[in-house]
Amino acid sequence: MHRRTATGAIALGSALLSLGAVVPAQAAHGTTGGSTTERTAATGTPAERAAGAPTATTPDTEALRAVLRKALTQGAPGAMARIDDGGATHRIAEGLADRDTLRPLSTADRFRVGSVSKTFTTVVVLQLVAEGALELDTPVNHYLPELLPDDRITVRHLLNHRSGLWDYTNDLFQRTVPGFEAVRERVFTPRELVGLSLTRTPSPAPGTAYSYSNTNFVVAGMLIEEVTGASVGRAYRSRIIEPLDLENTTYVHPETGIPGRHARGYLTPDEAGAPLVDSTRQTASWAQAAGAVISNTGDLNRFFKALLGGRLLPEAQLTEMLRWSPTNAAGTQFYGLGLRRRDLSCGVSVYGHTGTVQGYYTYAFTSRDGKRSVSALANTSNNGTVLTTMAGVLDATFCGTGTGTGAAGAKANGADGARGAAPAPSARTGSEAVYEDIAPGVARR
Ligand code: REY
Repeated sequence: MHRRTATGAIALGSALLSLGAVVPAQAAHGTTGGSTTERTAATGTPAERAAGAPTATTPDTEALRAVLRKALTQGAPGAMARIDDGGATHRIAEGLADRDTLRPLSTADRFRVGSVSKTFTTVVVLQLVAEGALELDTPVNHYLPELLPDDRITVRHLLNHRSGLWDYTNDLFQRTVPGFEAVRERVFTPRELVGLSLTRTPSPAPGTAYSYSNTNFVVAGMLIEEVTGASVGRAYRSRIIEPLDLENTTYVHPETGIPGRHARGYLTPDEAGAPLVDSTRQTASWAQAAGAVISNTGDLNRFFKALLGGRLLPEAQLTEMLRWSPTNAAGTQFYGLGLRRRDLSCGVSVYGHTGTVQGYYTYAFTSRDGKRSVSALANTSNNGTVLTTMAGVLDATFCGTGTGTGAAGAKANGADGARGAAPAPSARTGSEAVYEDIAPGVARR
């Protein structure tokens, strides 16, 4: 169980890819560790799993451009999206990659993908599950003795945000720019980050409720390192980046620069009217396996297409990934294992993740069959108005023309469901929970 399997694991990943096939489906587990998750899209035939309305015949690229332009009027220096739709590719970029040189943003530019990294981490963990090196319903402390104060916290609870572990970023980033500057150059060990979390008693009890926390994925990264005997970065490379040939995807922690041509990131200060802070250069050590991957739109589309297309995980593990907990009251946003589902205004369900690191908002989602994918970036953050606007990218892409409400439908889904169903601490930072509590006109431009 507790064995190091780096080599075997790589072999499995490659075998799956080269065969281009998935292993036969297995019966799903009867329970999910005490959770109340639904299994809407997890069982049945592939056709049944693709429940919901079909994606629109064509993406609405004009609506998409309008969304990106709107983000610029709301304070983003640049905004862009790339759609891969069968054989067709649509690339739209508006505004600037660099406010100093005035270089225009390009959809080829790299950027910090934030919590989209959580899907990468989950793929590695689930590959290790498939190989027998980890078990989803085994306590984390079995693999990392005495790390956590509650033996009931399982591997699954990390991946579906039901551990109750406090999100240490609540404390780090209460004040946005000072918080960022305090960690810009910091190099944390994963244990230090877990230590920051454990200054608070985990709550709610393991398995009982969804509560989004970066701590979960820092611990998931520790599990990967424990059972493979190698770094998280190496696991991403050998199991995802190299097999999928993701040439623009890197994990350089704790290097502070983004290698290659990239968009600069601009953090919006809390104080209205204060100038944007160039936040490109940072270790991202506060995020690590929860959020420090660098990529670009083409690579993210390729990653999610491969994942939903069954090329990264055996069917049994993909099925586990697609067991949903609702994360917002409206019942339009869900979390699986390291994966979000959003039900769009036109009835289409899309699968992917969002990401926020200082200076970068990312959306990366794909259809259930992996055939249509979109990745989008606005190179600012801490600007809830831009975050909400960028959700319109999903409607423009998947509802397209004639099937739904187009970009306007984004309103129905609101901003990111990251911490939606969790009780939002008043000090909660960097999430829609804060923005829901503050009148938009007061909070941000
Ligand atoms: C941290 C704060 C956001 C970002 C976070 N990101 O947890 C993870 C994710 C990796 O889910 C920062 N906000 C901002 C503040 C608010 O500092 N006071 O918006 O850049 O992607």
